[in-house]
This record gives sequence, C-alpha cells and structure tokens, in this order.
Amino acid sequence: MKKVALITGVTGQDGAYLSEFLLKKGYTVHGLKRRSSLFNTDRIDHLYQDPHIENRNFILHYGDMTDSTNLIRLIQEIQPDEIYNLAAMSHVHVSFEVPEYTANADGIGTLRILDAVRMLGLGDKTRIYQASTSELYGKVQEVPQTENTPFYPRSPYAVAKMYAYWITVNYREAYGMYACNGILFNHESPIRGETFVTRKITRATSRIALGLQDKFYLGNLDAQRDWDHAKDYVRMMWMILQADKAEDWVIATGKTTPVREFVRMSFDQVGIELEFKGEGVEEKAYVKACHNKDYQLEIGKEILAVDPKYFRPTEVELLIGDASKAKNKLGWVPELDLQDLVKDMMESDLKLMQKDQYLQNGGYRILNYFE
Ligand code: NDP
Ligand code: GDR
Repeated sequence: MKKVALITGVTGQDGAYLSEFLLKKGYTVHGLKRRSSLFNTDRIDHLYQDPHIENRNFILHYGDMTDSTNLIRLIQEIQPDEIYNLAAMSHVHVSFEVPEYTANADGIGTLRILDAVRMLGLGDKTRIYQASTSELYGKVQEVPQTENTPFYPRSPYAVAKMYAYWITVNYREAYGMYACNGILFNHESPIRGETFVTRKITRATSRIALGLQDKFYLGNLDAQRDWDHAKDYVRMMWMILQADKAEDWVIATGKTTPVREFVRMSFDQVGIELEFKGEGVEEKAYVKACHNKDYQLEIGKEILAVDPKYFRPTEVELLIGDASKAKNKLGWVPELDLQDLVKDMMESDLKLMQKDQYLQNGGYRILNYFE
C-alpha cells in the first residue's frame, strides 16, 4: 500500500523539498495551500499534476491553519499515515508586527491538527511531525543546545512555537499519539524566502556583482546561526517519523557563523573580497579587491550598511545545536555543509539576477524590495 502524507505549508521552502522527497519515496502527497489573490505555488509548480488525470499522487487542497473545520474535514477525507505540520507565519521579525495572528496560526494551529487527529479516531494510524525550532532556545542558557536545554523564547513567533512544542508533547503523553517535535536549526536554500537574511544576502550580492544595485542594508551583523541546507533537513523530518518511538529531536550542524561571515562568503563566490569597518550601527562593508574579471567593482566602494530598522526588539544572539541524539539513534549524517549552501544559493541567485538584468536592458522595470 502506498503511504499517504499530508503536508501543511506545502508552498513554503520546506514543503517544496519535502514533497519532492516523499514523492520519490512513492508516497501520495496531499498539500494544504492558502487561497491567495495571485498564484502562490511557484516552489511546487514542477510537481503540479492536472486535476483531471486519474491516480494523481500530488494533490493540493485549500486550507488554513486558523480554520478548524477545514482541517478536520481534510484530515477525515485524506486519512493520512503521516502529517508534516510545516505551515506557520515563520518570520521572526514580522511576528512582532502580527503577534496575535502568529499565535493563532503557529500555536493554536498545531492544536487544531492534533485535536482533529484525536477526534477522528486516527490516533493509532496517523503520525505527526511538528516543525519546532531552535528559536525556542532564544536567550542563551547553554551551548551547544540539546533536547534538554531549557527554552527562553524571545519573540511572539518563538512563544507561539513553544505552545506548539508542548501541546505536541502533551498529546503524545495524554493520548498515546505518535507526535514528534523536530527542533530544527536554521536551514536555507535557493528557494528560501527572500526576506530571511541568507537569501537577502545572496540576492543582494548577485545584484551588486552584476551592477543592478549599489549597496544593501542589514540589521544585526553579530548574530550567529547554525545554518545548513534545507534539502538535508527534510530528509530528517521523514526519518523522525520512521523511528520506532515518538520522541523530540534536535537537528543541527554543531557549527555557528555570524551574519557578517555569511556576507563575506557570498561575495567570495563572485571573487569580491570585502573589508568591514566601524562598529554597531556605524559598521559598513567595502570592496577590498576583485578577483574575477566578470565582476569588477570599484575598489573602496561601499556595498553594505547597517539599518537599525532590521534590529529586533529582542534578539537571539547565538544558536549552535548538538544533534548527537539524531546522529546516534537515527543514523543521521548531514550530506551538505555551509560552503555547499552558499555556493548553491549564489549560483541560483546569479542566474535569476542575470534574467532581471536581461529584462532591465530590454527596457522592463524590475522592482527590488529592500525588506
Ligand atoms: P516558509 O515561510 O517558507 O513556509 C511557510 C508555509 O506556511 C508556507 O507554505 C505558507 O503559505 C504557509 N502558511 C503560513 N501561514 C499559514 C496559514 N495560516 N495557513 C496555512 N498555511 C500557512 O517556512 P519554511 O519552509 O522555512 O519552514 C517550514 C516550517 O518549519 C515553519 O513552521 C517554520 O516555522 C519551521 N522552521 C523553519 C526553519 C528554517 O530555518 N527554515 C527552522 C526551524 C523551524 P504561503 O506560501 O501562502 O505563505
Ligand atoms: P531567524 O532567521 O530569525 O533565525 O529565523 P533570519 O534569517 O530572519 O535572521 C537570522 C539572523 O540574521 C539577523 N539579521 C537579519 N535578518 C533578516 N531577516 N533581515 C536582515 O536584514 C537582517 N540583518 C541581520 C537577524 O536579526 C537574526 O539574528 C529563521 C526562520 O526560518 C524561523 O522560522 C526559524 O524557526 C528559525 O530560522 C530557526
């Protein structure tokens, strides 16, 4: 029998990679997508199947994490073997602007999924993966962070995810359901949302190298993150649900890198060497040398400045995870590292920006959002 999975957040970065992964494994994949006034399926268009063909194995449904009746009906219809709850308002900074909505979608949304499975009597059949996050650790209590490190969330997003974490544990303990938290550290890719810092950097690097933009602005350059490639991490989501026993798992590389260093690594990919000068809000980056004849910028040109508008009211300064448990018990070995990630993102963004350059040269107006 083919296994059936339901992915909430199927149109997001992880939803797209996980769909590809599960389809390759022979699953029938159902995805929950939000209604939007424009198409919002860019990341999964290559997987799309015409609704008129029979025996589709990739099926999309309209839905929303804030709508219980919709979630109950879909889970009843689909009768999934596995649910991957990836849907969330996932931007930490934006969660300070929309705290109530974030609590509803990210926190109560998780309860809605768990309770739908319980109410429908699917507790013995359906395994649930909850997309938990290293943001739970927030203000540093201990490094590296493990499954036993105390939580200290620092944003409405992290607080909502903390509710989701504990309600998942509670339903497992109270009702014997197979429900797990994957406490994933930052994972990125060429299809990462454009307003997360890594993608913002690789897009800006590509545009500056191609002469489409002069400079860009970031917030806290000192923040350190344990970054890896999203492709590696969706494999772990699946492995977590195949374990004999439902448990909670940290997935991380064990290495941490400041935002500033990520900027340096991205510019390295186009042969541009940077020099950082100044401190705090005065810090700036300048071109020190150009080693690639295709990307020649004026030496001394300022390409990056700090804009305090990107600072968060409360920041998470240092994340570094210890994934020993997943390595020892699930046999997880990461296949890609930060260098692979930066290379992959830069190659992809350079191609995208070359397309923009072509259009701009043809007289089309290309908008670039500085978010
Ligand atoms: P994205 O922001 O790329 O994707 C989020 C998905 O959730 C999108 O499909 C989005 O839909 C959907 N969504 C948002 N709100 C709702 C709602 N109310 N109802 C239904 N769907 C909704 O996130 P990622 O793919 O990066 O992350 C996946 C999950 O993992 C998230 O829960 C995130 O919080 C968590 N996480 C991510 C980490 C990372 O580093 N990437 C690390 C740890 C945890 P739309 O496309 O319409 O906006
Ligand atoms: P994060 O990712 O908050 O870790 O959450 P993000 O890329 O937004 O920020 C990482 C760090 O970079 C600093 N930073 C900036 N961030 C953004 N977005 N824009 C900037 O201009 C900028 N300048 C500096 C931030 O202050 C922060 O310290 C991501 C999301 O995917 C969450 O959903 C997920 O749970 C966590 O990762 C793990």
